[in-house]
Amino acid sequence: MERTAQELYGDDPQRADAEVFGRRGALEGTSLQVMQAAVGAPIPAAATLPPGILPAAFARPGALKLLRMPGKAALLLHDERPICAETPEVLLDEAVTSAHVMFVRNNGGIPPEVADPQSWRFTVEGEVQAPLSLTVGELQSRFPVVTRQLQLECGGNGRAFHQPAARGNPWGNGAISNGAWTGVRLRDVLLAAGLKPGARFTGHYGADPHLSGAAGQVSIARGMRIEKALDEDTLLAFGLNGAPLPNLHGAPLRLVVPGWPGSLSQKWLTRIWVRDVPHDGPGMGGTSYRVPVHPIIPGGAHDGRDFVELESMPVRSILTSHAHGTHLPAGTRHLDLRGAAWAGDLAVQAQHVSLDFGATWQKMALFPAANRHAWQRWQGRVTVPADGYYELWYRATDSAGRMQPHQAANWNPQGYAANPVSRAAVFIGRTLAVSA
Ligand SMILES: Nc1nc2c(c(=O)[nH]1)N[C@H]1C(S)=C(S)[C@@H](COP(=O)(O)O)O[C@H]1N2
Ligand SMILES: [Mo]
Repeated sequence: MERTAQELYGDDPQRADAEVFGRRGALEGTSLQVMQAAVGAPIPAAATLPPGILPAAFARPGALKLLRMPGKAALLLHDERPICAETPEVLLDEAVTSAHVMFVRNNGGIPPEVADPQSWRFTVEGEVQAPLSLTVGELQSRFPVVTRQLQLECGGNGRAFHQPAARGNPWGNGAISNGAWTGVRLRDVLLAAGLKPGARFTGHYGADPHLSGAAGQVSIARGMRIEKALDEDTLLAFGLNGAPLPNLHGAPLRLVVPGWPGSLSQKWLTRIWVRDVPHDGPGMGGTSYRVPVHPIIPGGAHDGRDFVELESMPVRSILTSHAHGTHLPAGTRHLDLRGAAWAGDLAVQAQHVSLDFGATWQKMALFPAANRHAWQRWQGRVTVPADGYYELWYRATDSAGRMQPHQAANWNPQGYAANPVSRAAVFIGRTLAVSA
């Protein structure tokens, strides 16, 4: 070996695959040696390694910058302006996600902290009988206060798995959280305002300043069908995990619209506009949070005119017990795996793991959700036959029988709904020396 693993697979994965797999596409003889040298360890499951596959050891992005912010963990920083940071899967090992590890997605600036959250005011107007202007304090005294574990997932979660690369933050699987949110049901507030027959959609506004600094310019204002607004899990939240909502996550008041793109969960909420037509604020229409009905050519330009809204998010799972790239001591033969899985408005019916590149799958124990729209935890013990390089492939199946696909499907310009089977590299025992 004259080239390092990084050079071999980093520069030109396709050529590397051609070198490794050769013309016949079979992984044997010198090809296997090259591949093992490339990953730096023997590959006990090599017999079922499909030709043409980039080893997970090289398939995931390398070191990103880390978020440095008081009160937050060192999340993977995708952007500093606006601040967008992803949670490594291993930091999501708790059943209820702690505020300090929650991913952050902003489209504009972060408004200053409010001294008196109780007096924060928001309005409900448009297609209602009696427009409302309510403070957080009034919400708390006038409506039942509920606490629910709810998934909050960015619509672009998994974008990095689209090929070719799509526009936007290259999230892996970590733009997801499952906090215990406290608030009142949006449903109760809308019914108190009285919906007119024309009340068919919502539009949401928040207090975050536009990055341009221009007063009155809106960074994001999305909206949803009234049916989702009336779902009893759609909350106006002022508390998180038994504490007041942190400013970074939308205090004093935010929407939590679980299972649908996170962009609907407006932070620093000031106004809900009930409309008789689909909302048309920034982040609506075209290719924004919309996906093709008829698949388009990957990488192609498209105005999204005939796309449909991305609503319920697709099934996805994470592995939270072992980081991608984990090294375990020689002789390790059992791995106790843990993770979470969720499927938008649906439930998850099964979680599987493969240790032999998808040739065989083992069913994991899957626990029920704490409540509807909460994620589900899974766990299971797997056994390996020898030291070496393994890939843990993990895949969930939703309650409609749909599985995470082998490759991200339905490519779209802004890269939504990529939920392929995930792959984490694990090394057991001493790794081979790779010549420089
Ligand atoms: N006011 C406001 N609300 C917002 C956003 C924003 O930029 N401004 N970003 C949205 C997006 S795209 C997501 S994914 C979620 C992320 O919520 P979090 O930062 O609390 O994790 O907030 C949503 N609410
Ligand atoms: Mo998002």
